Amino acid sequence: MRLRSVIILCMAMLVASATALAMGDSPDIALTPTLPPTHTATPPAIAVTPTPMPDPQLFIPEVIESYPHDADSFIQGLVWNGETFYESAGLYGESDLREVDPITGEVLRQVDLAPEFFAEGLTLVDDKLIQITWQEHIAFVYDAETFEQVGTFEYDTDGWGLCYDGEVLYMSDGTPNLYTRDPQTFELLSQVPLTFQGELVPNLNELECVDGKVWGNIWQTDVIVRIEPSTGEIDGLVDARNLLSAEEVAGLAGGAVLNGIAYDPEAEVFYITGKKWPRLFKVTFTEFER
Ligand SMILES: [Ca+2]
Repeated sequence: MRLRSVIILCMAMLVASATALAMGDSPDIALTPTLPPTHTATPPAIAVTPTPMPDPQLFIPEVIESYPHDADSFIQGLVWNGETFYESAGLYGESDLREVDPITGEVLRQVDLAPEFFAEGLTLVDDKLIQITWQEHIAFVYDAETFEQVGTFEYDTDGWGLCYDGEVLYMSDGTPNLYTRDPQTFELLSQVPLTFQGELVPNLNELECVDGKVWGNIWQTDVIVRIEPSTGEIDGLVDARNLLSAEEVAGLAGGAVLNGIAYDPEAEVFYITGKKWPRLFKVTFTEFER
């Protein structure tokens, strides 16, 4: 597929997700920024030409290997700890925190959440795991060694994705915002609008912090984006279609969309899977030839 086609496809997917929101899927989410009042004064004589947006880098995933994944897991967060995966699984009555064997996909241990909690993003901060919830405004803190719950945080927004860059937490909530939080107190530190080519982008879901950038997948698409976290600008796009076979796609349950990104900094590989996907993929992102 040619470069222009890939850009158009990815933009169409992003626009489709924004349109779905506008049609009422999530009526609480604002799509447009608050604009200043309209001025009636004489417009300035000099026309201002907007600065052209730089083209994003385009990537495709190259699959190194794939492994079995629990097709009952409505995965919301994926973390690589150097030896195994930590995974957060969602849905009311089915949410849990689990440790997963990377080769067999076997669940090695699991802590179930109470049925009133819908688990979402997950990240590892030193020896603690932080797991956020969708609309319950509570994050659970676990000792990663024992899986014992050792604390909670409260917050005001929805909870979608979470990652830790070694200094701060980044969090998504389905709105076109990327939030920065304190890893020790969960206090909101700052937020930036999430944009692509100047347009607001909602539905940023699972996150992964990698080398100063934030990677995340856009819910209900096969697009993974790379974000400059200081500005919220999307500066890279991954066209992650076609990881599953046609037969696997045909057998997917409703809502079984791409979700879940982890990174192994030693091997410099990403891991990608999806909600109720039967496989998890070890990939590298290769830049598309221009
Ligand atoms: Ca992740």
